[in-house]
Amino acid sequence: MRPDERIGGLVQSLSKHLIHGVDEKQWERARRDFLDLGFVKVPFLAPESTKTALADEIEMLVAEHGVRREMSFKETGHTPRLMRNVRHHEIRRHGSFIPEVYASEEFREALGKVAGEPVLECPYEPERYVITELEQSGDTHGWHWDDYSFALVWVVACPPVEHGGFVQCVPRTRWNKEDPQLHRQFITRPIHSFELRPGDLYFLRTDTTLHRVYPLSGGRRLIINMGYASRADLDKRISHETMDSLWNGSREGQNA
Ligand SMILES: O=C(O)CCC(=O)C(=O)O
Ligand SMILES: [Fe+2]
Repeated sequence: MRPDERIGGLVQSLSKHLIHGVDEKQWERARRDFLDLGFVKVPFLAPESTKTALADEIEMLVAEHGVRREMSFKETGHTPRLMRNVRHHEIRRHGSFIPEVYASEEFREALGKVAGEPVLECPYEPERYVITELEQSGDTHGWHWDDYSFALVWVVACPPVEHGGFVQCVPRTRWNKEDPQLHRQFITRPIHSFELRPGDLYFLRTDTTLHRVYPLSGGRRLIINMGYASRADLDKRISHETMDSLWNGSREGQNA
């Protein structure tokens, strides 16, 4: 089979799954949890064939194009980002299935059913998809918000919860880049923690949910984050300081 036929077949399986493999109750429950907590696990949105093919491509990309980054940003209260990444333009150049999944209109419509509003391609390309590997003890994607409204995270590898790597969220919070006041957010609102396993998928309201990955004390964690915009994002003026530094290297963040 030619590579483009294989990718075409995989995209078709994903579309079929969204029509026949998900029942209304699953959408409803997911929407309720998402609106309530800003976080919901949605592993039912993709068949095994999609998850396996994405995982294989992500492993290949991180092995060949992963770059170690150790940074922190004043816009998120100097929380650490200690990780290895593959950025959007490398994934687009060397990947084949990831860009197709991201571009799938059916898949974005499925996410829109969970969000309760349209889920759009991110107008800022570096935030469309990024691979992140936490590989050393102490590695973390520290507390932050994202510039755009939604993220879908595909979990390829994750250590047992005793070794960290789970996600923590503080929903219904706002990012003031001048004065993020993280401690004030923790004191005024509860922190919710969610265990993840390989094969999990979760959907996050990233602009109003403060979130982080608990630091690793062992094992390895590998994900791809696909970022999406809301209609409201398209009217906002969004500055990209932290993401430019993390994913583009166009402005150096401070060393963590
Ligand atoms: O690794 C995760 O689960 C979250 C990643 C994340 O928050 C991000 O890439 O902005
Ligand atoms: Fe994030």
